[in-house]
Amino acid sequence: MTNTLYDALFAPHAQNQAAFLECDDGSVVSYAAFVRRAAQIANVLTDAGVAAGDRIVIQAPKLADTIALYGAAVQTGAVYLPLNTAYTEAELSYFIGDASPALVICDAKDATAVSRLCADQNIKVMTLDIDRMGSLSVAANTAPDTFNTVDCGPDDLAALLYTSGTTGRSKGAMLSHKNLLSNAKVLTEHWQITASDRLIHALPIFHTHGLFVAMNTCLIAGASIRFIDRFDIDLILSEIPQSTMLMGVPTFYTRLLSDARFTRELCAGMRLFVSGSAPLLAETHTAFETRTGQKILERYGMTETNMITSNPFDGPRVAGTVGYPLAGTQVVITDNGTPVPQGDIGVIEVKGDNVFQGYWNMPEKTREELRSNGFFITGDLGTMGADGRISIVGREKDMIISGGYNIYPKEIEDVLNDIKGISESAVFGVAHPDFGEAVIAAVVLENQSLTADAIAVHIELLLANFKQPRQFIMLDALPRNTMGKVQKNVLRYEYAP
Ligand code: MLC
Ligand code: AMP
Repeated sequence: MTNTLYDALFAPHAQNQAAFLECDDGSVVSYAAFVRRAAQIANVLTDAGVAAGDRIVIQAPKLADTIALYGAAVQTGAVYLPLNTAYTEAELSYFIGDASPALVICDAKDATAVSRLCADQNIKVMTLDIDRMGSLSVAANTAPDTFNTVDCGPDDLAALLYTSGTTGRSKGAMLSHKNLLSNAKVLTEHWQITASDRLIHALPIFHTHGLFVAMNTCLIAGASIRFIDRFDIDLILSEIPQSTMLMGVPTFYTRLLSDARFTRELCAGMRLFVSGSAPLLAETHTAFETRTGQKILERYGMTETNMITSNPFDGPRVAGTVGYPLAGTQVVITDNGTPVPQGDIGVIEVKGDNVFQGYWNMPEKTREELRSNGFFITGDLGTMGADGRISIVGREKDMIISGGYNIYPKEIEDVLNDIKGISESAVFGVAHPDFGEAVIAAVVLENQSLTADAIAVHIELLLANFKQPRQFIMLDALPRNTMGKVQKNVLRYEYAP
């Protein structure tokens, strides 16, 4: 039996007594115990009728069992589909409808709502919760701790990660065992991660960064992880002296820098600070070096491609650049598919084993974004230096990145435009000191008595908190160019803080 991802990430640790996950409640899960727990959960999945190729949806707290569930999904050949815990019931309903999972695993507190959503489609629901009393954990406790790993080849799907899109509909990026494993291997080597490392993990585990970049590299290397529920500055500062690595979004670094306790001495034992998912300001890079004597290593990636480029581990980490294409990954800068002269700005396109298999149930979208020659059109605008170094200079796609979360204005505009009393809206991002960008909505009213508070209440149940506009600006008309297109650049300029 062979299973590409399981054999590389999990099986080698069956006898490894080293610490894998050090959790907030003080419990420490060794690698060997983790492999046994994953097998117990794999047995529960199989008992619940999950078969190879079935999707399992996970909207659950950040727990050791949630990661063991990832291992179990790989071991059973199921497709792991993690969702942001901030998604509302309305959003969840879309994902469940689109992915037709065999099983949904949710936080125990959401079980009633999720069961209601799943009842019609005859989808099973199990729970995980922080007290370890969720039905999945309880069933796993008495399940056998060995499992006959299901055969999976490199091209079989391991995960389905939804990413929002310019059309307003989220797209499920299909990631194969090879996509995940190839990238994890390259990153582990590139960043020289070993079993001696201890990673401070404070990212969510439902996105590429916290799930694949962080977990898969540590699994390959056999490194330890201080598994922290969420960004908690006091906890992170207290863990730094015992750790060697931190992976975060730029907000992590601006928050650390705004705390006087974050010093060069505190960081003396740290060997790697990785930033990604959003642009790291050059001033943050410089301030970080001045404060700690260390340079943040910025890398660039996407849900569809895993990681694409990285600054060097040994060698210049240049502020404002995302480094070089990773081994096995090709990057071209194009204008409508044709490579631009070196140094010119164009769209970043990428090809390699890291690039996904297409969008779930969306063959047309796949054809639009994934060329038949294998290059994926990222929608990011960049330049390539003479030595191959990539800089990101903007985005062709209408997207806001807030604290590392991607937000597509169209999705929010669709919700706003559906509200009785709103004739049209334009959603855009403005600079925000903590989140990089914040979401703002310009709204044209049909019904002048509609207030910002009433709009906010209306969207509360429809959109995850991080997507909800922080401010509503009531306008008589949206600024448009001669073609009738809304000029978001004008709005961004006008309402810049
Ligand atoms: C939280 N809030 C946000 C937000 N995060 N609002 C906008 N954008 C965000 N990112 C809301 C909260 O719900 C709360 O709302 C208010 O803002 C203040 O919350 P907080 O306590 O300050 O936030 P915190 O819990 O500290 O979270 C901030 C954060 C977190 C930046 C630490 O968002 C985070 O961990 N982001 C990482 C996202 C990530 O993993 N991205 C990777 C995607 S993969 P209220 O109304 O209650 O006050 C990818 C590919 C790649 O992009 O290259 O990696
Ligand atoms: P996601 O769709 O959530 O996977 O986010 C991917 C997007 O995040 C990319 O297309 C980029 O726009 C952005 N991104 C990721 N890393 C960086 C980075 N280092 N600098 C700038 N943007 C980044």
